[in-house]
Amino acid sequence: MKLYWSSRSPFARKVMVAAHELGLAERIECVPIVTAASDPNPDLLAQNPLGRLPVMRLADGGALYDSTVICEYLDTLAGAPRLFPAGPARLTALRRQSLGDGMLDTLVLWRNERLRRPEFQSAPHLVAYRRKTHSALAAVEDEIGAVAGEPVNIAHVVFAVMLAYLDFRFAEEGWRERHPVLAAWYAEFARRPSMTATQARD
Ligand SMILES: N[C@@H](CCC(=O)N[C@@H](CS)C(=O)NCC(=O)O)C(=O)O
Repeated sequence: MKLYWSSRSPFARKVMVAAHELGLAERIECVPIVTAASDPNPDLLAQNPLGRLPVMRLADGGALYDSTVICEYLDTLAGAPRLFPAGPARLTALRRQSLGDGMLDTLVLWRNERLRRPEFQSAPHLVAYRRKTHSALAAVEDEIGAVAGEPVNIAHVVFAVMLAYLDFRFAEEGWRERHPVLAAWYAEFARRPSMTATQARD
C-alpha cells in the first residue's frame, strides 16, 4: 500500500498512528507529496479530485481517501475491528472522530488564515477559529475520562494527533494550562510507539 503523505499533515499522521496501533505500518510505503489549499498539486488531484492528503493507493490500483475511510479500511485488515468498535460503541467512536477531525479542520483553516499577508487576514475569522478551538478542546476534555477507560480506538488516535498538531503549529496557545486533565492523558499517550514514530516535522 502506498500512502500519499506529508510529514506536516495531521490527517496523514492520523493514518500512520492508526497503522502503527494496528501493527500494519510496515506494509505502508509513505510517498511524500506537497500541496496547499491555495496551490493544488496536479499529481494529487489525479489521485483525489479534492486535491487533499492523505490518499492511499491499493495494490489493485484503487485509491482511498479521506483519512476516515483509510483508517476504516486498515481496521478491516487487522482481523477483528479494533479502532472502530462494533455495536452501540461505534457511533460514539465515530462522533469522537468527527470532533477531533473537525478541530483539525478548524486548526488548518486558522493556520492558513494566519499565513496570509496581514492586510488580507480576516480578524473575525481569526477570533472565530480561536473560539471554536477552545470550545472543542473543552468538549474533548469532557470526554477524555471515558476514552481513557476504553481499549485504544479511533478516538484516542484522533485526539492525540489533534493535540500534537496544536503543539506543532499553535504552541503559544498554551492549551495545557486550561485543560490539565487532557494534558495528563496526552502526556502518557504521546509516549506510545505509534506517536513517537510519526512525529510531525517541517
Ligand atoms: N477530511 C480530510 C481532510 C484532509 C485535509 O484537509 N488535508 C490537508 C492537509 S493536512 C490538505 O490536503 N489540504 C490541501 C487542500 O485543502 O487543498 C481527511 O480526513 O483526510
